[in-house]
Amino acid sequence: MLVQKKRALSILIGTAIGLGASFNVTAEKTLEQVMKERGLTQKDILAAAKTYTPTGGRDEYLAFSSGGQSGQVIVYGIPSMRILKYIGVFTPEPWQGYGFDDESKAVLAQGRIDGKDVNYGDTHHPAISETEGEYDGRWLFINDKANPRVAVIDLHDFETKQIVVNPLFRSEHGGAFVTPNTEYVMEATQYAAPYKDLGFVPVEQFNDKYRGGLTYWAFDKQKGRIVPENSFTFEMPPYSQDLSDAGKKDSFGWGFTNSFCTERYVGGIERGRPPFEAGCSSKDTDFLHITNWKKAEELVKAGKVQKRNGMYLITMEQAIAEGLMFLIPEPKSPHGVDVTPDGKFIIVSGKLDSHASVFSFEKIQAAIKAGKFEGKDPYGIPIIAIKDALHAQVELGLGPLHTQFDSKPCVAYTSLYVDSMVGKWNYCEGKVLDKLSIHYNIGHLMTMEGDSVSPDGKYLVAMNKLAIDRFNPVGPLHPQNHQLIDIGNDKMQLLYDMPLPLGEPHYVVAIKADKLQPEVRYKSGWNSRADEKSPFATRAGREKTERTCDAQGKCTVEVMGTVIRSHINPEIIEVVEGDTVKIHLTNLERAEDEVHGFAMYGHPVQLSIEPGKTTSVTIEADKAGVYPYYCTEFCSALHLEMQGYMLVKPKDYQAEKAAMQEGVAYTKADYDKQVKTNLDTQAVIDQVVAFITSHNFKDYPTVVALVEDATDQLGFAKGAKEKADAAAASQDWQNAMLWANQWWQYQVKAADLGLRAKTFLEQSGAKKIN
Ligand code: K7E
Ligand code: CUA
Repeated sequence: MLVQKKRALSILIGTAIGLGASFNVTAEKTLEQVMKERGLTQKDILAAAKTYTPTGGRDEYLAFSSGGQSGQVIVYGIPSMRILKYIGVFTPEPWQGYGFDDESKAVLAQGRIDGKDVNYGDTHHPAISETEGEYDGRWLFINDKANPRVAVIDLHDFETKQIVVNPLFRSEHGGAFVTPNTEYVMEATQYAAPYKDLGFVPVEQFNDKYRGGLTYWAFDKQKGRIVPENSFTFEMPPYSQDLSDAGKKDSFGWGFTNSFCTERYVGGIERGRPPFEAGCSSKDTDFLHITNWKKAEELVKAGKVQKRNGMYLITMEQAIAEGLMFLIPEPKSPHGVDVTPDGKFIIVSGKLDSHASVFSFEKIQAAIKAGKFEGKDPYGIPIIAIKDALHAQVELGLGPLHTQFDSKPCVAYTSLYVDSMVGKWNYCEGKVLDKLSIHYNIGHLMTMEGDSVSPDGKYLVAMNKLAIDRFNPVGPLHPQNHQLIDIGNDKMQLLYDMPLPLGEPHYVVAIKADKLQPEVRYKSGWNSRADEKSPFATRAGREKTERTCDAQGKCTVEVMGTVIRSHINPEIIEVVEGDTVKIHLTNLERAEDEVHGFAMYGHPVQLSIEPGKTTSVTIEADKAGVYPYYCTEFCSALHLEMQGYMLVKPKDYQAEKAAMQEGVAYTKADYDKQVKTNLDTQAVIDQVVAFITSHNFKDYPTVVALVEDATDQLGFAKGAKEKADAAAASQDWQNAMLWANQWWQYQVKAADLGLRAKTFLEQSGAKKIN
């Protein structure tokens, strides 16, 4: 950007930078020499060739990683493993202005718990929206384990739009997982607790009053928002429900949620009781919960389900009576539950068991149809015998957790936490195919589009909890290690280590990059968080500042401003001590990546104003003083000059009438010199315009946007020229020179945009049309 700018300027100013005449010549090293020097093997070079992405290159897949305790989402490319973005979700993110502008504060405020801001999250499981079981690339959902919340991110601009808080739960883990047409987003509890509306219930009443649950959040694809009023929850026993997955294809309409601590044990070391971990792992089996959401939805729609604390709640009694919920024992302290791409099998791994258990959906249905149960749990939920549901059990290794799928039928990959390995196996035939050591202690793992009905295979990412010795030491807190593995062949091959230094990411989902079509600019005057035209959208030339006071004498200053290279309009904001100041800024640019920022001394303000966006900030001007503000993005050659002052005057301040002190006095000669430069510049601009208009530039939206912005700048140049002419006519050389310089500033920006457009056309092989 800066280089382009310099080039544009040097063309305009007519300077050429000569290359230094003498420097030492060093011959380029050969591949063999570099390999020798860096100690690289043939295998390393092959791995590098599979991940290295030359400058300007793009990745085949985009991965969305949970940001763990950072409460964010991390976006990176595969196979390059280059981080592309952090998306602020439950946590303020200043670069994006998230949590610093009024629009995004409103999103974070939706996530308040009992009126309290909880501005972090423990994000675990991202999920991409689906259509007929395929990732459609429209939305991303992510959960917060610490507080039972789910967020909606729109992938047309990678911004968080909505946070919903579960009105019954006090923690969760089994979310976010979507049903095959994103009808619902699943969210299951983790730690049983009395439902929210009960407030305090002593822990002695655990079995009777504490509950788990599974919420199916209804999603409106038209609006792109979760609709809490249409969502429903299954009441569940006070087991620690864990992960979930939605049925697909054969098992469409059903959901699967496993659990641990079905012992219902409550620890209490301080009361002399053995700890939670002892009592929560004493039984050999826990329970897989099977829920029929399709039938539950019908009951809800028929008005047969009562609401509790604003949420439809299907009680255990109702679920049992209507045949909506069943249990199957699963060994032992399970963690992951994953439905195979064809929907025929459900794979569960017990952390304290060396097997993966493959349950058959067909067998489960047969048992339900025949009413063949081995008994009931203490709450009366029917239990299907393990032998009646099991397809296969495969010895994989120590500490199996999560499973993902290959493009090849029946091939799955399971993380082995204790062994620190990935196991590749065949779940139809029940045999192990390959194992690979990773570094170290893997949690989740993920294959390309691995949750969909048609996984792509190709790559697998192991999400490792410990990095230990893999990277340069950076203190006691290490980054996490995501390892890229090639799964295109029979044997897995480790390709690359990527340190992830932002929380402990749990799960990641990856989608084919060409399924995403994010916008490069907003519609003009857009409130991106509400996805609607902002009432504060301001057009060029319509900027204004208004001060109104109420009956109590409390005054509000409303600033309707704009930003464009290289000024903020207004440049001086005058208010009185005690005023509330509401600043609304619209970015007038259309050119790709022309973002402006806004920061002000003494106030927690940092805006990111992308092309077309309108953002607002509310400031209490409670202390008299001078408050410089400026643009925080290096947006143009005169970015540093993109500045202004908020003047907060003391309450009874009487202004003396005085002229502004000028720094430099200009003469007619200065004015004439500037005009000469401007006319030369205009000649360059005319050449660029002639090049653009003689080509089919209208076929390139990027160029059209650049031309629109350049036309704006030339319009401003014309206005400044008129002011310069008028001042010169009255021999006011001070203002004549300053306006002539402003005229030139607009020309420079127009020329810069024009040159970018010209370069784009040349590089894309545009056709000459006249
Ligand atoms: Cu295994 Cu929260 Cu899915 Cu961590 S979870 S690993
Ligand atoms: Cu706009 Cu810097």
